[in-house]
Amino acid sequence: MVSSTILPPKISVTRQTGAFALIDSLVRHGVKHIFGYPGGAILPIYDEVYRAESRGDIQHILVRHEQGAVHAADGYTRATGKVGVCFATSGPGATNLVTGIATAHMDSIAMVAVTGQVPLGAIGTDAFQETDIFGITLPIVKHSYLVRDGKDMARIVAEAFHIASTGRPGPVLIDVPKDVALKEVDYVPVEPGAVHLTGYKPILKGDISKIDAALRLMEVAKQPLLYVGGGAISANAHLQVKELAERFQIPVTTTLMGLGAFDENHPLSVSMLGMHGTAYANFAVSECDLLIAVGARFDDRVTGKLDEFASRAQVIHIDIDSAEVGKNRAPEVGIVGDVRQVLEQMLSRARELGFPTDVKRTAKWWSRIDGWRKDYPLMVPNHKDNLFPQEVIVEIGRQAPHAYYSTDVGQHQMWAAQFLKNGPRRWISSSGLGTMGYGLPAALGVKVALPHEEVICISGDGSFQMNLQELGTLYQYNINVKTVIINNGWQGMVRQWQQTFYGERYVASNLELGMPDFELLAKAYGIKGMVIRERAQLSDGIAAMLAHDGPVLMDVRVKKDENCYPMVAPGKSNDQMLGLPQK
Ligand SMILES: Cc1ncc(C[n+]2csc(CCOP(=O)(O)OP(=O)(O)O)c2C)c(N)n1
Ligand SMILES: [Mg+2]
Repeated sequence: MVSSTILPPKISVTRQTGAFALIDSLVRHGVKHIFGYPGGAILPIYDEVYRAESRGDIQHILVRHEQGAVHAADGYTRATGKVGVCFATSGPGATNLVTGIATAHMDSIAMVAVTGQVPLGAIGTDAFQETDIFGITLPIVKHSYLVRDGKDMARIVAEAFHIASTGRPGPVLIDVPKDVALKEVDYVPVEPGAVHLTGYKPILKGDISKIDAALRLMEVAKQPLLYVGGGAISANAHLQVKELAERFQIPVTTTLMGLGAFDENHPLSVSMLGMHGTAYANFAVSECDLLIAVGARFDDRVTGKLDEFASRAQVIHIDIDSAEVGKNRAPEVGIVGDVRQVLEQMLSRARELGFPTDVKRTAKWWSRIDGWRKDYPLMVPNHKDNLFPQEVIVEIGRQAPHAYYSTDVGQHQMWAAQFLKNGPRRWISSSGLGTMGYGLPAALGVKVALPHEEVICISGDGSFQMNLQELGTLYQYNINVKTVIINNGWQGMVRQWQQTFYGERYVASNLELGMPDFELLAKAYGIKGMVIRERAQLSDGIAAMLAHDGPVLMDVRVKKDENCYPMVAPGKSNDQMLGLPQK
């Protein structure tokens, strides 16, 4: 017999700087890439980045503007589910992160943003490049830290990753004063997940009595509809959504954030709902008698006039965040929990109960939905005189059906949402904040995370000009992202609103004067540029772009005044859509 002695756990304490503690903790959390831009206050941290890069532990991607770093980290997270990380210095570096942090916050995207700060003793003195980034970002982070003592660093990093990625995900800020980064302290590593946060315990499992109540409603509903949002993507619940939809034969609509959570080629899909959703999804939501909201938040771009949204329906609302349940619409049954776990609970309970007992109960509903689909399909115009933006998107989707797509914001985003049909995490788009300039850096982040995947950014001529400097980052690291500019010479979405709601008074929305030659711009950055001017060039042009071994910027000149339809006018009910064929 071998006698065994229980040894106390080995605690390794070494003297290290705060900066070392930070980088070592990031490496321990599996961080392989950091997107960032240096400056005085964060230089001690960058000195550790240098060492970590030399050891091969981490790669730092130098963006050309901090907004690029934060969107890249965001894209990294959306595509992989891992926590994206970005760095910026104090003052202007930190404030340049604000739009990207707000973007991530609105779409519930996990992220850790690290900022340098002036030394502790200088805080509050209007020191050079001092800004209260903790205060500025307070309403747009899930949580934030100002590190006052390097010995807290390991704990703070572990907590930050835990908070960012569990429960309802979101961005976490860690602000590190320069002297805290420089000073040596006793460093004890903290392993991922080893956190003790008494006030933060996300509820994962749904209340079983509520699950039964939900199933009873589903068992009798004659016109049910699943309304699936970004929560289903972040919970990786697409298989459960599919199983539930198939078992109960429920049509599925997704939000802009939920795209990819349910295969749009599936016969049960009615595609996206809301302001630019399909007519059949919007009619279905207006007529349904039971709405099952899964990780969705009844956003105004989805609901239109809230009082008239799904006004005939009882509502089941499943969400990880209890604050969402009842925020905009009081549900008959609210279930707080992780979407995937709750759906699994529902499925196993349905199996136990033998639900549904009557699969024919929704037959009439399906014939109505099929009628709407036939009468109001999404249209791809192709009049011979013009190249239409919709057909460009359709052709790209046809040639690269499995690519990861990022978008910018505007009409091109909505057309991409309408016509691309790809899988979970392959749709990377700023939805809640609608941040122009998101597309290129987000695509860059996706490609760094997934170098073997095809990554395509669908951009607009306006949006692209908001972060075009990231072409330099593509060149430097040979990041093989294809960017397609749907170039209509306008802030097309603004033009459409001015045409429709502001008496055709087009102010500050035309971009033709001052539009750069994008092909030459690409060339100036050492990247391949292409221009497509007519339909005859489209298919071969896209094939050549995809075949090129390296980044490409493709400028596609489309019809200038095409409008995106259907469109629910703001404040109107979802069944009153503009741009439908007259019946
Ligand atoms: C940073 C930012 N500023 C302003 C807006 C308001 N906005 C929404 S769409 C849009 C026009 C976008 O133009 P473009 O990128 O060319 O896309 P298009 O609509 O023409 O496809 C504007 C100005 C925004 N969403 N984001
Ligand atoms: Mg445009």
